[in-house]
Amino acid sequence: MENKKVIFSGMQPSGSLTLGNYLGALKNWVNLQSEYDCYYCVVDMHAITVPKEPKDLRKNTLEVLANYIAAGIDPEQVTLFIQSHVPAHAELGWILNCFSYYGELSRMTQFKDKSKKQDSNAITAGLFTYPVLMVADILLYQADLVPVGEDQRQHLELSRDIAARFNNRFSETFKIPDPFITKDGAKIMSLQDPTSKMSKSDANENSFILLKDDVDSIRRKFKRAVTDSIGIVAYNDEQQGVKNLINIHSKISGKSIEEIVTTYEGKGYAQFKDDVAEVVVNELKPIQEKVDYLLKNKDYLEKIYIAGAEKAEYAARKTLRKVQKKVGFIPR
Ligand code: ATP
Ligand code: LTN
Repeated sequence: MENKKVIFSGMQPSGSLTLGNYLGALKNWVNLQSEYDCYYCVVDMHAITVPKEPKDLRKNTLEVLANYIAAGIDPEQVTLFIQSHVPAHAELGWILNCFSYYGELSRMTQFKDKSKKQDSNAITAGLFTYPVLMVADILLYQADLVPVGEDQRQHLELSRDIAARFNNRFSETFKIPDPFITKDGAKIMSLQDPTSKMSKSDANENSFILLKDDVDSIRRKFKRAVTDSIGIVAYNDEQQGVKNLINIHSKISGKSIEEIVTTYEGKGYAQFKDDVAEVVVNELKPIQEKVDYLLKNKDYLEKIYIAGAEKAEYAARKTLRKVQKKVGFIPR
């Protein structure tokens, strides 16, 4: 345990998880759990950066936790917890806000995208400084690696910059984290606009597959998936919609891109879309059954997140104490 490398990652309970979250991140988390000392978190404090109904937040938080376990995360092996249960995240977040620049935060593309979707009077300071809270999440645990989807690369760069800045100003304090982004299909695209990423907060329900979608919805959404008028199942940048469907198939079935393209030679999109839907349905069925079971056993979930918070708190406090001392706070 002692000399294993540390991994930290999290997902926002901003809605129900999508196939993008699963293929881009969660599946990867499962593969890493035995080799690394993993901290996997439900980042509820991030989810309130945009307006959120309290009862939805509570429901989504437990649902995301249940999804982690149902997808194969073993709570005995990893530290599984809810971000707001460990106040050190907010405390380090504040300190790091004071080591982050307005200019660098203004360049974050996720902020630009998300703020465009909000009424201009409703863009909160929290949405603007949210990447700094993410930096705090990572640095608190002295993470070596952070498994995320491609869309988070810029936030990881920020984490490295802020960690190095702090270390230079004082002395070696934080480990400089590396992003851990798998190459193939690292970004699952929207089924309605294959040039933008599949996102659980998208207003158009047909754009995403939720892990909890029923069989009929999954089949219908794939049938309606936007493709093109070329009509040949091929893997290239001119056919973004088809490319995305091939990626989804390949990531789940384990078949190579070439194998999939060969299988559909001379066949139209309809058959291909139906088959992709079946591959997804079969992958999600056991996960859905397990999630249903876990959500009926809230006591079990509670035991897991309480034990997780205790372990996380211990590690986080150690880093926070060091940081507080370095910036000049008087210990109580
Ligand atoms: P929101 O829509 O609220 O921004 P999100 O689903 O885009 O949510 P998170 O819940 O914060 O974002 O993402 C959790 C993890 O899932 C991150 O590692 C992120 O990179 C990954 N992820 C999210 N969407 C995709 C996608 N379409 N393809 C690949 N990975 C994704
Ligand atoms: N910002 C991320 C979610 C997130 C995260 C983290 C990921 C918050 N804290 C720490 C990795 C490590 C997102 O929007 N996808």
